[in-house]
Amino acid sequence: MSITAPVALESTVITHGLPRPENLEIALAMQASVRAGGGDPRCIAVLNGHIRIGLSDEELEALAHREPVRKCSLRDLPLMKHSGEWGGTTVSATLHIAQRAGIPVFATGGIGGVHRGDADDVSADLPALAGIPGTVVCAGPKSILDIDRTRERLETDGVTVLGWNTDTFPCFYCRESNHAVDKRVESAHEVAEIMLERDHLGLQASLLVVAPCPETHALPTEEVNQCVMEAQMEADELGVSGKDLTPYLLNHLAQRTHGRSLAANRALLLNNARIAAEISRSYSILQM
Ligand code: PSU
Ligand code: MN
Repeated sequence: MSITAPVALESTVITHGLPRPENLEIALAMQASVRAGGGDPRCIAVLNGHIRIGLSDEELEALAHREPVRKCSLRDLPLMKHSGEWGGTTVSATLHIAQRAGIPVFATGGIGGVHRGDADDVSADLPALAGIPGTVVCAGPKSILDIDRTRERLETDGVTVLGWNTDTFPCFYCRESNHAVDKRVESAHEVAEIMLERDHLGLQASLLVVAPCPETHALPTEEVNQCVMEAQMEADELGVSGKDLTPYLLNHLAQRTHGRSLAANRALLLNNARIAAEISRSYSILQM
């Protein structure tokens, strides 16, 4: 019997998180990575006002080059149809769409969280994780964030954090932080069993599987913190805020590290895509 193992992929990372032309190359490589893990990639985006679940290579290419394109969070979703806009869906919007489409696992790079400069700037990713019972594979919250506050918030919101072969909570480019995960997991099967139990208990929050950036590409914490401090100061001075802040900071870091943060971002995205595929397969098998 053939197993279906769909994996949702978000598209804001393509439209706003990565520079061109690397964005297209990485988007295609993520699809390949899902397939290598035995999964079926379903990139979610808004094309011409229509929500799409699964894009062809040609559609990915069109999205990667598209201008203008809206960074489409939950609050933007109901606006797209009438305007006919194109949109890259964030973690919150993608999680919502994937859940309704019955796709149990979703891979991204780093989730949004509480910002460093302004603790009132909280990503819509966090309430979405709190209220939508999916399984999200990421490398932790993005390094540009306030990791302490973000970890605390996940705890408050009842999001179970599973460390993929790790006891420590990673943060995107950096493999470590001062925080712990709720449980270390060593296999996709283990995650799938926890997913089933979550379903059984009727819990409403997502499971967050955090996989550290591969060692070959991770960046040292001190270096990242220094760069983020500078980037955040610059953003404050220029008045960059709202949905523009995260793309601004990521781009600043890529320049400051001479592309090393971009290489780390690529490595962790591919890693997460593959892990998500393995988890989706295991979950399908368990349900047979
Ligand atoms: N992962 C990446 N790069 C990104 C993102 C995730 O490696 O750019 C995107 C996700 O779509 C996430 C968004 O939902 O950044 C968070 O944006 P904000 O902080 O404005 O909520
Ligand atoms: Mn924000």
